[in-house]
Amino acid sequence: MTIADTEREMSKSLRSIVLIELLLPLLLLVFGAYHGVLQVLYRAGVIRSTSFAGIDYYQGLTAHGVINAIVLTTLFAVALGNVIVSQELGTGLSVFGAGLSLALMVIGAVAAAAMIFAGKATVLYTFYPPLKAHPVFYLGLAIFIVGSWIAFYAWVPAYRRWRRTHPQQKTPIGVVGMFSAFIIWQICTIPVAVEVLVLLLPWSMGWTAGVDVVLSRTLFWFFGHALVYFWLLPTYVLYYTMLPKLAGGKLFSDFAARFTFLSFIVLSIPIGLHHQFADPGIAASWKGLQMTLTLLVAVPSMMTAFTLAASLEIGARQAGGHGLFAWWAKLPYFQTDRWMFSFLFCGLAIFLFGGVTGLINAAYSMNNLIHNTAWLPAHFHLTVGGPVFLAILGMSLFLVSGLLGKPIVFPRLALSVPYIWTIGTFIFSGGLFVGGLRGEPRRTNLGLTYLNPASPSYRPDWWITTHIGALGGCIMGVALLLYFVVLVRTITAHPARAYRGASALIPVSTAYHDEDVPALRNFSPWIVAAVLLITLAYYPPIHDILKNNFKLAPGYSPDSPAAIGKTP
Ligand code: HAS
Repeated sequence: MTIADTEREMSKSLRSIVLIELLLPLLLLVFGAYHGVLQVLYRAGVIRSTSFAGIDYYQGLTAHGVINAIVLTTLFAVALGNVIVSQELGTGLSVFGAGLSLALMVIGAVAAAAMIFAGKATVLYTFYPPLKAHPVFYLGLAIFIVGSWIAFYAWVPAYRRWRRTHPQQKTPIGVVGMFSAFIIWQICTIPVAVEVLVLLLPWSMGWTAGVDVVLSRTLFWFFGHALVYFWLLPTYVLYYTMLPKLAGGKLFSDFAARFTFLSFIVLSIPIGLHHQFADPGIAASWKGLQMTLTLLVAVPSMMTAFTLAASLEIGARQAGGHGLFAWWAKLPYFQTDRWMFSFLFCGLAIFLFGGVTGLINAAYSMNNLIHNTAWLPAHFHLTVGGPVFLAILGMSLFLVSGLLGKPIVFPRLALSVPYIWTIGTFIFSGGLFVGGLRGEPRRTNLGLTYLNPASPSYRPDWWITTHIGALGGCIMGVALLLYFVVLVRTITAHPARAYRGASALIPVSTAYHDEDVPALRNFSPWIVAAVLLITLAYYPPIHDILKNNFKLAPGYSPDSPAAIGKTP
């Protein structure tokens, strides 16, 4: 390690904080993943019951969504941000800020998880009213989000210090990516905080008689689709900084990386209505506007596809690759010393299909065909469950190994995990896509009814697709099992002498084309543009909803068609 590297290393306390941020959600993931496998078994009719091992179907589905999609992703984003900001700016982070953020996130996550496992928050990860949860669940989520804000606030002074001492230098790409993710997060969590604190919490405490469902759903999706880019951007940070280096090449264009991150600040929030195309109470014109913006938000991802393919090509040609397509064969797919490459590359390959199906969802007319069907979980297991999840798994292993100074045990096994996951995901999603087109609903315990020959609703034509889904889901479960074997064996291994010099420093690629575009040097114009576009896209529909003054709904639980406290 060089002196410069030592300066970029994190302090001992920060290293411990990051370790907890990585390992705690991985521990919870054991439950989250277990309930994922149970889902496919319920859906295929292998389990024909309302519950399994004492946990109800919808309770398990809520645990699966909240742990995997909210707790794991957010804690990982905070951990990666702590690592990247301290490494790239080298100015040291406030340990107090990072520690406070971690404490709040842990308290919030434990409170929300406790309510889910106690059966008092069976509201799925979207916590849509009129499904009603215990107030502690909503409070837990609010505390968790405030904790993630504080992590970001602790990075800002470090950035300001760095800016003062490096006035001419471009902000490192990793920092641009992490700041963009957290600027999006800061803006989009405001509407969901209003939903939770003003609508859901008072309702759940019994202070209000009912809840405005249309307003709540709109505030949720104001946050909900930006959330997916908050999941995606840390993965893009690894794609733009680490992947070209692992491929033995360079980042093709510095401009493309910066433009991608900054344009997400503008485009990722004013598009949530594409989740509400089927909802009443919102004019088609506003849905049409947000559909157009949704198609626009795919542009930075398409740029990413071309930039990364070009970056991989540089690496492959360095390794002797040639021809128009033959160079693909020269990438380090199966090199154990570059096992992290396979986690990132498999994610990219999966995302091709996740992205294209997102464009289908975004088309107002085609959305009618797939909305609320099994197609949707197929789409999101190729996005958040593909590139994002693989980047989280791979990078957590990379960082835990580096922070503990212990080499990866069973590197070949580690290398196999993303490939097995990819095979499982494609089979799983293939079954769900076709099932969705045949009308299979999402979020439904099919085994009790549609997959039960004794039920009048029996649909034998759904047998094959649900069983393909179950096969894929079980393969994904096997991949995770192998991952945990590698992780646990690595953590429990004796520290190796040879690895003493190891660190959690992330390899960062240099740029092949290092363009300097002044408009990409400052976050402010992008934030201003975002606020203007959000106002244009959201003020009119929210104004309409408030004016319509919809009838308030009482609370429900997913296992009964009658409101809570009423007999069906
Ligand atoms: Fe989505 C629903 C539209 C991206 C996650 N999405 C969801 C839900 C989730 C989710 C969780 O418009 C369900 C929410 C719920 O519970 O109800 N989505 C899009 C669009 C995009 C998109 C247009 N989604 C994502 C990402 C997610 C995510 C990213 C998580 C991280 N989505 C929708 C819509 C709905 C929706 C509707 C609502 C539907 C409904 O009715 O409810 C775009 O951002 C996608 C752009 C991406 C691309 C792909 C670029 C490709 C790349 C790979 C290059 C590969 C290389 C390697 C170089 C255009 C970067 C090559 C390798 C080889 C082997 C050849």
